[in-house]
Amino acid sequence: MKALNNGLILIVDDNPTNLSVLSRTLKSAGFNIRVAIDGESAIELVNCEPPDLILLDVQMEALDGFETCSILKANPATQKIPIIFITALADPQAKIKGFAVGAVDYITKPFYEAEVIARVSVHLQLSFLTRTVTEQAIALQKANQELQNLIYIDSLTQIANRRQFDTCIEREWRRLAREQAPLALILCDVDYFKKYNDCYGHIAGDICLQSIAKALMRAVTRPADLVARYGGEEFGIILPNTNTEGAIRVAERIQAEIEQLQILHSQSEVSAYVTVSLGISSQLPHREMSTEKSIAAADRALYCAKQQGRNTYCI
Ligand code: GH3
Ligand code: MG
Ligand code: MG
Ligand code: MG
Repeated sequence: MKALNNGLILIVDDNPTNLSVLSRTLKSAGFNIRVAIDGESAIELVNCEPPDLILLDVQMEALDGFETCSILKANPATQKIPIIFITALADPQAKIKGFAVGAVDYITKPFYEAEVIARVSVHLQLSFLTRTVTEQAIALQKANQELQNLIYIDSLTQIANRRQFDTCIEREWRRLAREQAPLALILCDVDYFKKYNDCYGHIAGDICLQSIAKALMRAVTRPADLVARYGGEEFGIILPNTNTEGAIRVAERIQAEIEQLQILHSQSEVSAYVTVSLGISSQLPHREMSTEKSIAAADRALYCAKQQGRNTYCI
C-alpha cells in the first residue's frame, strides 16, 4: 500500500514564482513533485508518469486549465486522477466551470500554504480510498463469478451441470406455464460408451465427452436454449418455446454435428464412429404437472431410441 504523504503531485502553472512556492510548500509536507509550465507539457507528463493528483492553474497561454482538465478527463487512462484548480479567478462562474469540467476542488490565489496541504491530503486520501473500494469490488465480482462457475458449470466439459439444468427447467416450466408455450427436452446418451472407454482408455473417453459437449453447443441456436451435462455420458438440452417439430430439427442438427466429429469407435455395433441416441419430449407446461413428467417422457423416448438400435432419435 502506497504511503499517502509521499504521493506524486503534478503542479501546472505558467508563473515560475507560483511554481516554486507551491513546490516548496508541498515538498516540505513530504510529497514528491513534478512541475509543468503549460497544459500541453502537463498532458505529456501525465501520460508518461501518471501522478496521484494534479494542481492546475487556469489562466495559461494556449491550452488553459479548463481545457487541459477536459482533455485529461476524456481519456480513460487519466480520468481518475484528481485535479484541483489553483487560480486567481475567484468568481463563482469560474468555480462552477471548474467543477463542471471535472475538478474535485478549487483553491483561489492568494492561497494559504497550510490550506493547500490540507486539501491535497484530503483528496489524495479520498482518491486512494475510492481506488481501494473499486479494486475490492472488482475482486469480489471475480470471486463471485468463480463461485457461480463452481456451482453451475461442469468442470470436465465447461458446459452447464446438472444443478444448472434442474434450476433452468424449473424456471422455464413455470414461465412457459404462464405463457402457455411449449417446452422441449432432449436427452442425449453416447452409444456404447463403456466399450469406448474400455478400448481407448478413460482419458480418451473424457476428451470424447468434451468434443460432444462442444458439438451440442453448436447444434443449439437460441440464447435461451441450455445444454447441460446431465450425468456421466448423458446430456440434457432444454429448448424453451419449442414444439416437437422444432426439437426434431435440433436433434437432426445434433446428429449431423456428432457425425462430423468422426471420432473413431471400433467397438461400436452401429457405426465406425461415435454416435448418440436422443430422446425427445415437448410439452405444454402447466402448474399442476411437475417437470419430472417431462424428463421421464424424454427418458422413455431415449430408451426407445436405444431399443431401435441406437444412433437415432425417438419422440
Ligand atoms: P449404451 O449404448 O446403451 O448407452 O451403452 P453405454 O456403454 O454407453 O452405457 P453404460 O451406461 O453401460 O456406460 C456408460 C459409460 O460411461 C460407463 C462409464 O464408465 C462412462 N462414463 C461416465 N462418465 C464418464 C466420464 O466422465 N468420463 C469417461 N471417460 N467415461 C465416463
Ligand atoms: Mg496562470
Ligand atoms: Mg448412459
Ligand atoms: Mg451410453
